[in-house]
Amino acid sequence: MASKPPMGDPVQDAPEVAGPKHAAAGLPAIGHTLRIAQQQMGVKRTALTLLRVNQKNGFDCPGCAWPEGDKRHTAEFCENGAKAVAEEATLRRVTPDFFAAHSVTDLATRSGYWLGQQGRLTHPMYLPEGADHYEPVTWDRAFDIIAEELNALASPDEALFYTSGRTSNEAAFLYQLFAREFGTNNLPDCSNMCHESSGSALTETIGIGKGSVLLEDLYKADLIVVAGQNPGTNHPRMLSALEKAKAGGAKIISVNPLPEAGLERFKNPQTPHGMLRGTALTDLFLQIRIGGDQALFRLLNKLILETEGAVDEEFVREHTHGYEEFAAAARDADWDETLAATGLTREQIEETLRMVLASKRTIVCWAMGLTQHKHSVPTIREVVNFLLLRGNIGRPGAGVCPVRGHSNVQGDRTMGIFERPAPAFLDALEKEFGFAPPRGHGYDVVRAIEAMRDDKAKVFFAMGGNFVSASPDTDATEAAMRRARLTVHVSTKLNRSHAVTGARALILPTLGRTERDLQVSGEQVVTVEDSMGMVHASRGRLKPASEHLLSEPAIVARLARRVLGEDSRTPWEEFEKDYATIRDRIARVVPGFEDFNARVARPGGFALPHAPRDERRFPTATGKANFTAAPVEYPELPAGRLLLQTLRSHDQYNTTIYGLDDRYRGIRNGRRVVLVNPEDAAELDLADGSYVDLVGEWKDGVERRAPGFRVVHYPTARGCAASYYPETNVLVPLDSTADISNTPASKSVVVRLEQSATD
Ligand SMILES: Nc1nc2c(c(=O)[nH]1)N[C@H]1C(S)=C(S)[C@@H](COP(=O)(O)OP(=O)(O)OC[C@H]3O[C@@H](n4cnc5c(=O)[nH]c(N)nc54)[C@H](O)[C@@H]3O)O[C@H]1N2
Ligand SMILES: Nc1nc2c(c(=O)[nH]1)N[C@H]1C(S)=C(S)[C@@H](COP(=O)(O)OP(=O)(O)OC[C@H]3O[C@@H](n4cnc5c(=O)[nH]c(N)nc54)[C@H](O)[C@@H]3O)O[C@H]1N2
Ligand SMILES: [Mo]
Repeated sequence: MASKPPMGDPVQDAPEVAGPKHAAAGLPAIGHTLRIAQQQMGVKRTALTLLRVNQKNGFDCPGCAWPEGDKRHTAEFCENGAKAVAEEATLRRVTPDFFAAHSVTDLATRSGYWLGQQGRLTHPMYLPEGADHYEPVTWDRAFDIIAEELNALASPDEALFYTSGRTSNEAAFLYQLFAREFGTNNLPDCSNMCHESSGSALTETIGIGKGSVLLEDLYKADLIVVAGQNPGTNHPRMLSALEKAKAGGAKIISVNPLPEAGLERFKNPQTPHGMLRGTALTDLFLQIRIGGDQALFRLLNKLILETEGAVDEEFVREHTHGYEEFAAAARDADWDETLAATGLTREQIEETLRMVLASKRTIVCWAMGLTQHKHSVPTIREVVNFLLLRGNIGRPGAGVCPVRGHSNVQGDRTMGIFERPAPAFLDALEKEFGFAPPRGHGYDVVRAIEAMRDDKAKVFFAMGGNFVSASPDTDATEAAMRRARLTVHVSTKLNRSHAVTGARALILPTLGRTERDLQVSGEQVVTVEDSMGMVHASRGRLKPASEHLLSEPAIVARLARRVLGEDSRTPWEEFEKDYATIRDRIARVVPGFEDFNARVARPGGFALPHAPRDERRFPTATGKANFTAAPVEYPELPAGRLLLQTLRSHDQYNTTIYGLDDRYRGIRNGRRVVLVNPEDAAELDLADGSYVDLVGEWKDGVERRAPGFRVVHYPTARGCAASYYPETNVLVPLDSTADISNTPASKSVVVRLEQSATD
């Protein structure tokens, strides 16, 4: 069987480079969306479907987790939301004939783009041991196969139950319930690779691992810092919120190694002014070196401490713990060290301080640029220190705003998808369902891969996602997957995880958000939680892609009945018939969901309680908000090396590739590019347009190589480089992870660039 990850298709992948843009959205965004949507759905379906996104009676956009505003009578136009919808509502189909024509060996040579473009999965498919073709299988037989393998395990902890973040609250709740009744907390999820560092840092410091602001807080803020995030591509609706915040007088500081077009200027396609001129969003751009953020915030904290009257002393006295120790550490912050770590100038930091001191209400937003480094947890804790110093948590217009990725990743966690569940959650499950849930910690993503590698885990089950492409260290991950006895994927679309399998494999096709979910009791709604803790209903309207699809809750319910049999007293059948009965149970198990069915029926849904935001109460170990005083860290680069971040282009959704353009960065028709600062390129003798191999350097001495990348001279910070994920996941070592959160450090990969042999 082919084991090499596929290269980009050499004919298709021929990057053309025009230089970065300085504004996002506007007319080209609409044209681009309609083109992609109509290719997938045709004209009529495009119009009907796009009108339903994020409407009161419509479906939750399967794009990002950014909240919706109140005004939902006109769809808020979002290019990448529309692409996410088109990808799911496509009219293309992957049928049993397709699998008869394409062997698994063949599929393993195809690019992720090609696989995704084939369309929606229509039938449950089974790959028997030793076979090279998937064959159609009945649902009953599929559940039998899974039950056979699960019930043959020496321990329930030899099974892994992965979740990606599109799964609804109802499906997620059932799924974790099933895993725990089966007997394991092995519930790794995409969050382990995403905002785990935020969760770890926030739980310790403010007592809850979620952001503390609502949408209206953005409109009340004086200052919004956007650090390590590219909303123009990944959370486009956030740009309208930032525009509105600016209209209300807010200033914006962007902290990023790249000048991201969306943060420079936003051309709101909803307004005539927006279409013509747009709004400049960023007031101050801090072009930071990768990994320099902790040093930046530490120095700012020192400067705040040294400014007469700048500290909110009453807040610090009443609500915080650990101030003295933190202040002592902050006073040691060193200007020269900070300038070296950040690559910023003294003037820029002084200007930042002026803006910080002028603001009474400050919000810090962040995403993967802060979470995917070795020292991400201390970095985010330093952001918390920064906000606590001036009392910027638990008051309107202020707070922490980690901007989540997948549309229900936050809800999945709330429903108990977590390998280290809180004892109180398990107690509530035990009381409600009358079984003893396992208490030991399970495996996260990285540990799950290691467990398969070491033959400690033998069955891998995925509720969505594309585990082998999203995970780090592609070769190691794929080798680990191939050791499993059985790999199962509940999926909407074909992806590489279906082609890199255990001895046996199953593909279980499921409904997407956009589709009608009809059960015995009638049409069902599901619920989701956005990045700001708002819970609301989602109702699909489209006819399902095939009559053979089952919904995610139905798949879990049937699987649980088959695997657990008579041992389970849980009413799985009832849950499948009527999801309202699942919500009744959630209401009794998860705090904040009291009276769930009634409250979610209200238009717009409801906000989950958040003690620090609502009442300045901090449910931490000390009962206060905790200042912390970790030593400052930043990456140190050996000579002649660059620090590579692996990020998203404008035409992708994680491992799903919509197209080969990255419009705002001026790159077309190819993805194998590496962005390098022209001065670094001159020193390293790398001409624009030349081809290099990216070679990872890590302490284990293993050579990790991603061949054939076109060098693009690009205004990134010095010493830094950028390439797209997932092509570069081969370079991220499995054990290069963030301290504490164990999130792969996929934004700090030390590489050398070697001229390609083919150049
Ligand atoms: N269209 C679309 N939408 C998406 C996704 C998608 O793939 N496509 N993915 C979804 C998911 S799951 C997630 S988690 C989010 C991801 O949303 P983002 O976090 O915006 O995604 P990335 O492309 O990884 O961008 C990281 C940003 O951080 C910057 N950065 C990198 N390193 C550093 C650093 O050390 N310091 C600072 N200050 N900045 C740094 C990069 O230059 C880049 O601007 O988006 C979600 N929404
Ligand atoms: N190097 C590097 N690696 C990274 C990152 C990075 O920045 N750099 N980012 C990380 C982050 S933030 C994340 S969140 C992960 C993403 O990891 P995943 O969530 O595992 O990956 P996705 O690409 O979002 O998964 C796409 C697949 O999900 C399936 N799918 C889509 N919708 C549904 C649905 O409604 N139900 C079901 N059952 N399946 C569905 C489709 O089959 C599709 O092929 O990747 C991580 N990996
Ligand atoms: Mo994510």
